[in-house]
Amino acid sequence: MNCIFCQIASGAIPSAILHKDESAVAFRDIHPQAPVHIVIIPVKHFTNLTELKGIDYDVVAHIFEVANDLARKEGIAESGYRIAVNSGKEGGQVVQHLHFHLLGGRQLSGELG
Ligand code: DGP
Repeated sequence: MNCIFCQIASGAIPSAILHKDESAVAFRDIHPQAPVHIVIIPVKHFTNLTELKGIDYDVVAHIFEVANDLARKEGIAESGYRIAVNSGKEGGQVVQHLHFHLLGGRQLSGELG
């Protein structure tokens, strides 16, 4: 298993875990782009959005639920936040395990690329 996010999910690589359940794990981004920058991943390995099909989309709904709960816990639910996915090379994806960025705690740019 050489996927860094699979290793974080299994606990083999330590990280600041904020949430863990059977299908999703959330941890603080190692290179934060905002005061709150959390990475939320499915435990199951998908390379990116293009690998999802059928029932896999249930985990996406769950990840949005986890993100909203974390936004409340981090105190950014009222001020606002962004959930972003980089998928594939031109999408700017660096780590090849599907993940969702939860960003907030400052005024984010209106630009998306
Ligand atoms: P992306 O460009 O969407 O693939 O972003 C990958 C993010 O993952 C990037 O913001 C940095 C973060 N990251 C990469 N390696 C690690 C790690 O080992 N630990 C943690 N906590 N975050 C990591």
